[in-house]
Amino acid sequence: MKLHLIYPTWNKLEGQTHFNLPPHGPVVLAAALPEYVNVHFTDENVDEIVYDENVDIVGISVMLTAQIKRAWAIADEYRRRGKTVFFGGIATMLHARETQEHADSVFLGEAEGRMEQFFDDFKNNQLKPVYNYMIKHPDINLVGPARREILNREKYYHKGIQMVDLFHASRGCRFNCYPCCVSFLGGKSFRPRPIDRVVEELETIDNNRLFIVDNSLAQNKEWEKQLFKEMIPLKKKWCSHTIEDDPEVLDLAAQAGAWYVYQAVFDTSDYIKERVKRYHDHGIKVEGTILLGLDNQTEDDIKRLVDFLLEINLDLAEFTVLTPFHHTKTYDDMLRQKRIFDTDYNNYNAGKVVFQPKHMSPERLQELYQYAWDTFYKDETQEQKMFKLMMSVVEKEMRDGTYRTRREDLARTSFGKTLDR
Ligand code: B12
Ligand code: SF4
Repeated sequence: MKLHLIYPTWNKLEGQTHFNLPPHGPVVLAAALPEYVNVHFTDENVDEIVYDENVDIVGISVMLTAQIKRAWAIADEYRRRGKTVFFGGIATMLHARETQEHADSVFLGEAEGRMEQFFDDFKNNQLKPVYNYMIKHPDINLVGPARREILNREKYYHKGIQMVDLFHASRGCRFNCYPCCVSFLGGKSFRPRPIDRVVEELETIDNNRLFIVDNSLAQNKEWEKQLFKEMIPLKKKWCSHTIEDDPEVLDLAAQAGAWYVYQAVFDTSDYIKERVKRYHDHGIKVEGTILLGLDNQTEDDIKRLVDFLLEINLDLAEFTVLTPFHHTKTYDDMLRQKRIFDTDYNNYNAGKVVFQPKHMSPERLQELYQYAWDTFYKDETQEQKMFKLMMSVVEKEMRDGTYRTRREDLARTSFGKTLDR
């Protein structure tokens, strides 16, 4: 049986350096498919969709709200051509009801252990409009290893440098932060994968540089320490979300190849300053993720925050505007207070103000968002800072002998082989 799995494109943040990372949801889903399903994958961010290919069923994987309208348009086109279309992924779960109007079936929840039933139903012409598995998560032992071979790997290069591969070692998050939908998606309990299975998968990834996409690694200190210990011999280099603020954990993370972390910076406190310093002391770079437009922020607060980021020597900063994503407390509050004025999901890319901020006009917040990017990168552009970040990983790799030249990297692809000929 032939499945065409599609990952729709979305509008990237305006004015920011554009690069494409290999999607993760689709390759993890692919690992959960029954063996008889032959999957052909198109990431529309890097390749065009060929609609008239002969396939039995079309699956659409949607991660972001900003992708969903494009996903619906793709589905509508396939259904006009008589194809059966089903949906899954994070934004499908967040926008399930609306998505049903564009789908023969929507799959809600994690896919492991559930695809056999789905394809049995499809073969028997008994596909249900909704498969809702959100209430019970599958056994974490069933996860992976992801099938990265379905990716068109040659497309994930930026200026000749191979982009990181995505990977996850756990699911769920025991925190429940104000702007975040993760507790709705993955549940409020931390679900770590068994470390031997994690290591087994890591060993198969033909890329030294990884993005560990786990919501937060700082959820179970013992598991985290064990994970890092087991990762040391693999000599991978990786970025991730927050790591536990503990000297022993940071030390193990550094030995395990921590390259940089995404650290939320929400105020100008000494705690944040020291937190960043502790990462730096361990040779771990920091990309600050800074949310603008929270109800406790005035114009002055935003300006002060930007100055503070420069003072504490963040290696990179990503500014986003608060966005009322569905199934978050932000959304519930804003909806109740009638503050959402833009419901066009294409604008929900965290770079556009779609709500009425508390202390300023939406236009002013939009200007301050631009001010933040411009001010942080005024002396050193984003490209220059990213180059420095790249050099820091090259140095680490030179030290432990894992550095691969751009030529060696490219030689692994058919693109490189063509260049060689
Ligand atoms: C990786 C990631 C990214 C990468 C994506 C790279 C890529 N090429 O896709 C990057 C860094 C680009 C990114 C960017 C953004 N992201 Co992001 N990202 C994530 C992250 C950390 C991991 C997603 C993931 O891979 N999960 C693991 C996989 C295995 O899970 P999964 O996709 O759910 O797949 C399972 C099932 O859903 C199912 N499944 C998946 N697909 C399909 C398809 C079918 C047909 C079926 C049946 C099943 C199925 O099978 C899988 C296995 O069970 C999530 C948070 C999280 N941890 O989930 C945020 C998250 C998705 N991002 C989010 C946000 C807000 C953003 C940004 C908009 C803003 C920002 N800076 O954070 C930007 C985009 C800005 C822009 N305009 O470009 C929000 C989503 C909000 C929303 N409603 O849109 C999330 C949830 C983070 C959060 N805490 O709120 N992100
Ligand atoms: S923001 Fe991060 S730590 Fe907070 S609930 Fe979401 S995933 Fe968990």
